Amino acid sequence: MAKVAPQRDWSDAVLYFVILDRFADGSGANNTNVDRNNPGGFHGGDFAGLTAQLDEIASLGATAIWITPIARQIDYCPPAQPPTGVSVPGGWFEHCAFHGYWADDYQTIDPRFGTEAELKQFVEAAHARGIKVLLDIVYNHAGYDARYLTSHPQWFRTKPVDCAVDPLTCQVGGLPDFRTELPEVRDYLLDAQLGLAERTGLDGFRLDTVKHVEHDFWQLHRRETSSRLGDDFFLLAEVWGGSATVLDEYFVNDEADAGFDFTFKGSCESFVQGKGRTIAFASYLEKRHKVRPGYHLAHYLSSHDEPMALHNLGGDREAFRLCVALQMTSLGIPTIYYGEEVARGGSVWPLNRNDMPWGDRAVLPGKGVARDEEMRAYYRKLIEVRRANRALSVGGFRRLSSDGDLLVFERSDPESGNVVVVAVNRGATEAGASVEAPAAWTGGAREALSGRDATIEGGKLAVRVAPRQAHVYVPR
Ligand SMILES: [Ca+2]
Repeated sequence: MAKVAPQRDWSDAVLYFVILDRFADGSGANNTNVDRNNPGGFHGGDFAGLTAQLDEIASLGATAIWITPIARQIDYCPPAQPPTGVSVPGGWFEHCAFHGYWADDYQTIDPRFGTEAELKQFVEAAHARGIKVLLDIVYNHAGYDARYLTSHPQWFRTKPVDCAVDPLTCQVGGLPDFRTELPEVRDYLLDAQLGLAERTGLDGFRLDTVKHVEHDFWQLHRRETSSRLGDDFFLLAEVWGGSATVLDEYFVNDEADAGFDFTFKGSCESFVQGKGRTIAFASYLEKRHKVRPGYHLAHYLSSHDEPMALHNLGGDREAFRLCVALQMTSLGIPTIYYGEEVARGGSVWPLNRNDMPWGDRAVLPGKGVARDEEMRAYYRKLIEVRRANRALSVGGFRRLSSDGDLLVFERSDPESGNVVVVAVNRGATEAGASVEAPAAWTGGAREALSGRDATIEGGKLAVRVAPRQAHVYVPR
């Protein structure tokens, strides 16, 4: 059994995000309406499959897993024409609720994903490997035509509102919007979700569509999770467009512990493609450190709601690796979208949600889908270096050089004394710089990705980086 050194706290976390239906099918018995040839259909992934493949995630070095929502989903698959008033980037297509965001019943787990006992077994198996589990929770809306529309019509808003006009009372994607200000609705939803967490031993929630629910709901939610699940129960908020500054209105009153940083992906993709000045990207990285102390940004390269980074980079794996190096050496919780570490070939929605590649392993649904094992080894190494050097997760940021296409920056953690220097050359030719060597490096330093000794003379670190490569200098 592969094990991970448990994260010291959430600042030390490396998060792995799984679309449960697309990861691994451990039981054919629950495959109701599974159609693997339909990109919008259920593909059979479940708790049993994820549990059986946990070593895949543990051996990568991830310390936490986030899984998509698991409530019983609507069986209705909206047809090729979008529901009235719905606009989806990339266009609509017929698809079912395989992603878990269209709940029909919050009191029941979708049988296609497995049973509550199997969820609990998954959580326990993750914990046995040192891995924490976050479950994706949707408070804002139910699925199209959910049973609640008939049983409790008074729980929903009836007036159509555009999200650009009022994000709190609008129907996201045309979905039935819960009147989350009503005590009756709050009690029902909180009881269902917190009860499940209590019974299964979850470590926290990834909160969906946070900007579409009132602040005072989130404040109540925090009080309830703290009292029922403990102060350590972790809350990671999806606030669309989130950044260090945007998220602060959710941190100032402690409504969440962390939020997604929507800015990292695009900034990184642009930088490695040679767009913008190197110093501008350095300033951007520095600005991320404005996050409120004690709270976290979760930064990703790809997600289920955006095109895959490798696709945006035109399939350029060298450029993608530079983004991986920057992700793993930047402040926040690096969030890996399943399969990205083996260069999963997804593109724009819906193909950014395709099957986990398993290569020649007999794991469905992604059996036979090619894997880039060198890419995975690169991730593993960077995660190992990040976890061994506290400065990379919590340290301050200082730009050391930004001439031409070479960016050199220092991450420094005064508490542990750990200091790391990162150099990224996005250019087509070798680049070098002579920068101040950290005083803390009394025993010298090495470049962690190659294992070679660093050259330090007269208090200066000689940085030389081949075209489109990254170096991470750590104390020896
Ligand atoms: Ca299954």
